[in-house]
Amino acid sequence: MADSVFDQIVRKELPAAIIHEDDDILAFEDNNAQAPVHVLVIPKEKRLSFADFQRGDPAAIGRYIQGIARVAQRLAGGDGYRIVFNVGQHGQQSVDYIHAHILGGKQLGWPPG
Ligand code: DGP
Repeated sequence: MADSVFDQIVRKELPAAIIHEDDDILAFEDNNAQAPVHVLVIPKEKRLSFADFQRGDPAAIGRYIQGIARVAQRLAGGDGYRIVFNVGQHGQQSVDYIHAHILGGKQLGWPPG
């Protein structure tokens, strides 16, 4: 798998504003924030995209999803938030390392573009 900026952030070669880190996940602020809360959550065990979750260890996938929920609730649990996984070209995924966007802190619009 090709290296990405998020591999570099996991290895602490590239600085990031880290919100939460444990054995399974890393959460850090998006550097192109689209909302007052805009945090990315990645699993330390690399996957390219959400599509990869068709396979893999359900327990590890579960720990990742649970980590996303905990970070989201802590940051924006009061009034709600949105979780987004962009996948591939049509989904406008720009970094080839799975990442959940947590967006919140304001009233979000719907539908997305
Ligand atoms: P996506 O389109 O789903 O692949 O979104 C990738 C997001 O990652 C985008 O909102 C900007 C963010 N991003 C890209 N490079 C960096 C980086 O080096 N540091 C941080 N903190 N965020 C980044």
